[in-house]
Amino acid sequence: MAVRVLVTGAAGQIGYALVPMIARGAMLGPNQPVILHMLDIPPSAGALNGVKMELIDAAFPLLKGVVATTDVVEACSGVNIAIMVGGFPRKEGMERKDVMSKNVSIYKAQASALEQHAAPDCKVLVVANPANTNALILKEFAPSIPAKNITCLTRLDHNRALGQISERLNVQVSDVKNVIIWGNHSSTQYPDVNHATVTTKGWRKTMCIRLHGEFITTVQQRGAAIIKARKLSSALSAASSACDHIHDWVLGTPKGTWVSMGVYSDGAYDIPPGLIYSFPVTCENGEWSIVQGLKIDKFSREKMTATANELTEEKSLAYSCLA
Ligand code: NAX
Repeated sequence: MAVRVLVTGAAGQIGYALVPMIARGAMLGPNQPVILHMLDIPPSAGALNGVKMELIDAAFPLLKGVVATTDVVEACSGVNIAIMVGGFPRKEGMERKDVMSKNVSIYKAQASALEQHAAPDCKVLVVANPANTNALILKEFAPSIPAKNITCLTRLDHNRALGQISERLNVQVSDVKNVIIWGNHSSTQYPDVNHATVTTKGWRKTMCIRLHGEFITTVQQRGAAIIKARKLSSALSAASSACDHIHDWVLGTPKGTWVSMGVYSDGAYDIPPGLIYSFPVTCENGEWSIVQGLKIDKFSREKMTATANELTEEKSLAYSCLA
């Protein structure tokens, strides 16, 4: 049976890169038919229709239908997976609070639509910034969707960390694993390599990688570096990482490998409960679990707390916008 996948903000640049990946099977595998639901706002309706035309023209064998709409109820109806890319970007001269306020009202409205019209076991991935806090608002206003089903994207940061290690050590990216992104998808995120390993081909030997300082800031600032180079923010890497996030959540992580996902904190690693915080997770049977028992040194603890504090501040800013 075809899986219905919602992409909001589908006429935008991440949406444009993401929908063909989904239609080609990069997200749910080469044997899983999909029906794409694409939502955007009325000013983008023409562009959205153009994306639909291109999807038809590409004749993807797995694509069993396309819904392109500006109606949030139609978009959310019966969806099994929701990828929330649409949001209000920060524009010149706007205060942080103004951007937060716009996104809080978008995510509050879309939470209700998902709660009422999506499939009961719908899995949600929030990509739009501020991703962790948008996901938290969505969770708060969709109380009947299990908290476990609402996540945000930090897999791009995770993949960026893998890519940087591969470049710096001159090894294949596929031989690097178990980096961790802790916290917020913002420049306070903590890319942690204390538990990462590189498996050199043939040897089956793992070595501990210790990279601090400049590596951390490179990963934290990679989004800004892409904007500087491209004059546009990351799109293909964001789309590909969103596919990885859902792929591993639905189909499972390989044995011995974990990935980073923004999930609802239950207090693990002394992170305050009630935040959507990025943790190392493994996935099995469509469920994620936080990797437990990793040793946290003083340096890591400080960084993990700093990014948690930023999320606590964002949460109160979001609540003040609701008041
Ligand atoms: P674009 O501005 O190209 O596209 C956003 C689209 O969302 C537009 O087509 C817009 O019309 C639509 N939209 C706005 N309000 C909407 C609403 N209420 N309902 C449905 N659609 C709506 O941005 P793009 O480069 O695609 O980035 C999308 C979001 O991803 C941004 O918030 C961006 O900051 C965020 N990112 C998050 C990343 C992550 O790792 N979590 C990385 C990439 C990206 O920066």
